[in-house]
Amino acid sequence: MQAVIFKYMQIKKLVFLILFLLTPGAYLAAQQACPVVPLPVQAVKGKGAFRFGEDTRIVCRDGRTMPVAHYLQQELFRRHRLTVAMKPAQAAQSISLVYDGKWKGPVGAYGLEIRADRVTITARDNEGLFNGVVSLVQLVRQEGLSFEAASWSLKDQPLYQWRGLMLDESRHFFGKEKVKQILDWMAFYKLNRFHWHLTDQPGWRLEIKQYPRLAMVGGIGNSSNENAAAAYYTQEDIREIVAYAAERFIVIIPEIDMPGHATAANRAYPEFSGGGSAKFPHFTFNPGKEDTYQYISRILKETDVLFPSQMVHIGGDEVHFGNEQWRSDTGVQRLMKQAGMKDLVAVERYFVERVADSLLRIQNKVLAWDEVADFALKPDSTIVFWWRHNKPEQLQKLIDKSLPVVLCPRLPFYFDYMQDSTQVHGPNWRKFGLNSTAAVYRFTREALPVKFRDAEQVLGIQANVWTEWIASPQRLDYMLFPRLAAVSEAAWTPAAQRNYDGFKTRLAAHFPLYRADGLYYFDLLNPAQTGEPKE
Ligand code: TNX
Repeated sequence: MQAVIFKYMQIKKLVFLILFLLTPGAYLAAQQACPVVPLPVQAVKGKGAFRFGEDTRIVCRDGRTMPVAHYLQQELFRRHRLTVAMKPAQAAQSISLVYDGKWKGPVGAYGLEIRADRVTITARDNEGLFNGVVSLVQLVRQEGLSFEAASWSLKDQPLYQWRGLMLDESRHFFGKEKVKQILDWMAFYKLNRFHWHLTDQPGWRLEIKQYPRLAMVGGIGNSSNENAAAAYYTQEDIREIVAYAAERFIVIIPEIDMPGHATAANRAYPEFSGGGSAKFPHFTFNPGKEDTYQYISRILKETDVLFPSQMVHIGGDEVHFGNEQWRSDTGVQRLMKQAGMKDLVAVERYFVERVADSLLRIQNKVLAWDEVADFALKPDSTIVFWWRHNKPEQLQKLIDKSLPVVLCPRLPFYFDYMQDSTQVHGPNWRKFGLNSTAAVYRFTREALPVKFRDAEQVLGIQANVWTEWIASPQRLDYMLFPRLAAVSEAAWTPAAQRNYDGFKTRLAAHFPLYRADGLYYFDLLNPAQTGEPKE
């Protein structure tokens, strides 16, 4: 009799299990419960957990996976003081990094299988393995005196290839250590493009050996104090940061803003200034002088040597703010007459197309803000950043011209804008509304008022943190966290699978990690908990 009951129970269990697995709700429940940010596309919970012990080894049968294994070693040590060595062959209690050609998904796709006796990460390439490692790192928890990762089986891939963050270090300079910390957190959230706004009105932040005054004189001042001591990155610093980013599969794209936003450069080399306007003096480079093009092309060639991304962002934004003096500049006037240019936009166009050409000649892609949508740029060597959320027609033009685009509309992706009604400091961006974590999280390109033709044309999304009103590292943290986590999930997880409440729960577990890393942040679950830093 007992045996019959036992058998009956077993069958009942099995039936329940099958029913559970079949219902979409259960499938979703398993997904929501996976505590990884950004939320993996497919996640199934297993039984038990993998425990890290003295014998745990990372197995790299293919030596090419070693850089990724090394990153995992570093993270386990940094976070938990775990020392996990590598081993060339399969061993008990191992974490294996394995290339698997079966992965047909996009670059960055991976599988992660955590079982009590072993962990296996599979991917087509190191970028995928790295993403698997990051998910594993997020799943490690302390249990009593030991560390473990709960059993999960993930099959994951990114929605977008471009998952970016832009940091403006012209308005305020934050320095190498802060940048590295941001790169660490970008990696933690699988963000993979760091757009570095290094030049603008208040300061030039990049050492250029052929024009040393750019950093030494142009580097003086910031948005809070025009006499602040020169602050800039030496070429040695740049190499160090580029290498640090590369270990985290983050590509760095430098921005040298032109022909506008060039005020700091013009302080250093006034002979190339194209003047400005009453409100923005010396705002532009001079497009009417031949020497300007040689100067800029030398700067770009040195920049190219420093950054292996083979991409330079040349800005191209807001030129009309300060190009009034082009009307009275003899060089510009001569150029206009010679080439039969009707207006200043034609001059701007000539400048941008000519600089774009010189970048193409050194095999660099040309990246620029959406003002360049009307110019003649080539789809295979250009990426345009759509930022003016109130000008969808600019985006439509880019789509119609088949130019690859990165979406970074001011709403919701400008992280200098306030995130919550409790916030009072900073510019009066309120007229645009708030960029709440929820708004960032819910972003989807399908909601934009344009017609996309080819999904591939949208490379991805990016958050931009402009720093006119962000002077301290605390305020920078406050503006970045936790919105950085939200943009990461919007860039990785398809909208249909996102769930803001679930996200908040997973996010709350990261707040202690922020604190442990000395980060300040906006506590959206309890805004009064962490007040707004004034500057
Ligand atoms: C517009 S976005 C700018 C920046 C400012 C930012 C402030 C863009 C291409 N230009 O120069 O810092 O607004 O939100």
